Amino acid sequence: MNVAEQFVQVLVQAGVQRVYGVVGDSLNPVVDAVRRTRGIEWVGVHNEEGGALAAAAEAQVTGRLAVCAGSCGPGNTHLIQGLYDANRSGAPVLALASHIPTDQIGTSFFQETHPERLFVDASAWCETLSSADQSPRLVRVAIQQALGTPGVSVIVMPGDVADLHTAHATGDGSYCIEHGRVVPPASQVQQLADAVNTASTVTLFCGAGVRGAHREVMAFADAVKAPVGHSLRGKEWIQYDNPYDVGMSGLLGYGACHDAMHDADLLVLLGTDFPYDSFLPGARTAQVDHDARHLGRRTPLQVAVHGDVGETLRALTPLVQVKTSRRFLDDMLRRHERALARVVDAYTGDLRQRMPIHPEYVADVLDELASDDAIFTVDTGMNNVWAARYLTPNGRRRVLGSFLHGTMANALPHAIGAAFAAPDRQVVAMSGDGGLAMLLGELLTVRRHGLPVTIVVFNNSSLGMVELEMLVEGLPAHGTTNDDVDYAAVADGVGIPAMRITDPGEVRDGLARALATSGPVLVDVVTDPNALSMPPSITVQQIRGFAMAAGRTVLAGGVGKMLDLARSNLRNVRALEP
Ligand SMILES: Cc1ncc(C[n+]2csc(CCOP(=O)(O)OP(=O)(O)O)c2C)c(N)n1
Repeated sequence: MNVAEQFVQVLVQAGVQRVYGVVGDSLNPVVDAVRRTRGIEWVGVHNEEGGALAAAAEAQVTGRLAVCAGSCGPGNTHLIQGLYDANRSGAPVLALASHIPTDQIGTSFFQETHPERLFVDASAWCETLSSADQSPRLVRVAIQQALGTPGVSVIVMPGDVADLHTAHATGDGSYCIEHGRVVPPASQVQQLADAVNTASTVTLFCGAGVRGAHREVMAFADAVKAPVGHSLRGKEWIQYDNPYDVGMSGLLGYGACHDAMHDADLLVLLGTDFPYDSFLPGARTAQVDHDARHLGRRTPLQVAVHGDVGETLRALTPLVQVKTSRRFLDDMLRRHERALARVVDAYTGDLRQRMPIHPEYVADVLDELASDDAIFTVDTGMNNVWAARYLTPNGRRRVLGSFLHGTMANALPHAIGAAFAAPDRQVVAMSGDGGLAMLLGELLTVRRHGLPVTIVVFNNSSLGMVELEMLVEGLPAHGTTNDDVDYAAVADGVGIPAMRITDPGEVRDGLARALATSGPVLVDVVTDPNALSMPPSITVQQIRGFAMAAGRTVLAGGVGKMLDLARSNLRNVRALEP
């Protein structure tokens, strides 16, 4: 047995079913070992970046290790974008970075790079396997590092090492996949209870860390009569079945979330490392997080609690005095409904007939037609906005995006990984035309593996999100125009059934047909590049790029379904009123 075969055996023992990558030189012994090993397959992609993004999505859907690989030099450098995304998203991914022959290292050999330096910033762990003696232990360490962080491990392996005879038996090993929950110190829970009890009004702001704690958050919100807002990453875990919902904060935010956060006596951040500090009140804040490194890094804290959200709220709720007044909560629910009603014109009216097709209408229909456990992948760009405002979460649907690294072109490769990970679920990629073009080759991956992915291209022939940024900065849009490309014709050429929709009257039927297709399908929807409706008060200082902001929200329009939700919550308020 050689080191490559042992490596693959250890992967199979860890439950890995596939390796995404592009074959080549130093990687060949590993590819050959995959070919000869039962229970694991080689998934050829067309750009290693696509492979790493697919692995990131697979890991996020299953919660288990996913693996990608790149050959030495350029095969390595292509991996970086996807690994960055996986690492920032906390997706347990192992990347095999093949390396030039050991005797050539340091000689400026053909395709030489320094992978141990290259991947430092994109991974949580990066080490070289340079002798047979290190195997299989180092491979197991790499796996547990990825699962334990969770994040990216990179194992660098020169081609000649992969070919060496093994020095040790493979043996067996088990891994810790599910993490234990962090129980908060009782003193911190008591401090938080004291702060909650002395505050007359409380708002909760939830991030991805509330996953699995929906019941606890609702019970706590009920006890203290707190409005509940969320970040984009928190949406899928908390917005459903939530009578306290006041929407989302941040650049793409909407509703009364901002007001509720700023007007409360106490803001409690739950499982969120929300990066836009200018949207936080900067005072009267408590934070609960299972990662103590997150505490207080966005805003000064009155109370810091190191604990899992569910564990903390279970301990906290019995310690708080039940608040009897719903005044603040009901006021925020009303404000939320009003804020949404004001801007809903952007969605209603003649939108269903408007040419070019309004992207918000497309997202709304997609939300309505997609199945209850669909996995949506959304491109960085305006699709983040449509996902935030139109996709209705229910606790079973998933929405994957590059929400922390923010790379373009993620939707299609994320959909590839999701389709492999969950072959029985509907997978819908919401792609921008810019995003699709950037990793267009991955259409060939979809075709090669016959993946049942519905790719919906929001084709506005522009880099719309950047156009918006420039607009808000008072700059003339420049460099943001894409050519009018018929992506249905492109898909057709690739061998993927496709349709191009230019008439709003065809949106519903077209999407329904696409979603009912059993194999891959692409729907190229020609959408309005000027679909963005902006609040009139926006100023130059309010947004610089995607990352800096000092304002409330950039986009005013398009809140369709969210208005329905706000109204139904308000109906509950009215029912409670004497
Ligand atoms: C790799 C990369 N390059 C550039 C950017 C900056 N950027 C953010 S969104 C965007 C435009 C995306 O355009 P498109 O995919 O067509 O979607 P739209 O916003 O038009 O819906 C750009 C260029 C980025 N986030 N990632």
